[in-house]
Amino acid sequence: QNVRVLGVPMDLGADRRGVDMGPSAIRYGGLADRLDDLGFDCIDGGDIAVPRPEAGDPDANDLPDGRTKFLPETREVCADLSAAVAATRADGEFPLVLGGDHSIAMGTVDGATDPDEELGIVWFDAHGDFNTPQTTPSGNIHGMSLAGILGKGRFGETPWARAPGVSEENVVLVGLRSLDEGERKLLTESDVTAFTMSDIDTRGASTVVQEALAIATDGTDAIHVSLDLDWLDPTEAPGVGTPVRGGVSYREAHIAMEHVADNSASLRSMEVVEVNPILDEHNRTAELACELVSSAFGERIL
Ligand code: DIR
Ligand code: MN
Ligand code: MN
Ligand code: MN
Repeated sequence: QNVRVLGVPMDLGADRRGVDMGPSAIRYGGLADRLDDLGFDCIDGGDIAVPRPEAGDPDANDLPDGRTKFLPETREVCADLSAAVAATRADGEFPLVLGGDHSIAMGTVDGATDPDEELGIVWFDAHGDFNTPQTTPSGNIHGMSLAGILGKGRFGETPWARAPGVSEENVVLVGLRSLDEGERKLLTESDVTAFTMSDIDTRGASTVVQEALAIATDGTDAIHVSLDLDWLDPTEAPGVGTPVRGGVSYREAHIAMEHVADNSASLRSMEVVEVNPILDEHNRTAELACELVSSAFGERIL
């Protein structure tokens, strides 16, 4: 199958500058060669245009309540990304999206699903990304994208962030270890399944991830995998904007992606986000991202 890589140099949804260089760093890390070696035809679809933060006013949005930095710009980028993902699927190719900060998930998921279909999501992240414009302590949209996809909170006049065809029952967070007060309440009141680092410690990454995939595929037409590199421990992935201690190990990350590969028939789309080369040690976080994508696409030693 053809894999179409879509870069989204999005740096509007987080405070730490540098994730806009994520797509370049991951390409430089050898992504295309790895996919070619695995027998995929890797086509580079280029980058989605993203305005520079310096060109806008973060607070120039029309929200009557709540706070979201760069709301109109983010909405525009997500609409363009959604269209690009949908066009990729229409051409029979697999969309592999490179961020950029995690706000782009609202575009990827929208493009990955159709209103008459059900899409499951597995969200590998240290964070819940379950804030809304009304609960956010930071105003950063990358901390709100999963809530937005599920129609939580008010993101303006029209519920643009809501992706059709995604039910909470088929959404799973894996690796959680950082939640703000408001998002904790929203998350625990929702039907989203959340596996914390504690679950991984006690039950093992392999078991937990297989269970997550079973929930996401249960009764759905396909699944989307969203991989925030801060899911990993910062000793493995130092090049991320918001590192949190106590993340998954190198081996745990690989076994998780190998289980994703076990579900390749269900895999509709994948995104790799929050790689920040400015904060990295050489390019090791981007290189790790390439390795993990390879495992998710079926790389095995034997
Ligand atoms: C925090 C950080 N919960 C916020 N979120 C991050 O700003 O809403 N998500 N870093 O990836
Ligand atoms: Mn995230
Ligand atoms: Mn759609
Ligand atoms: Mn995160």
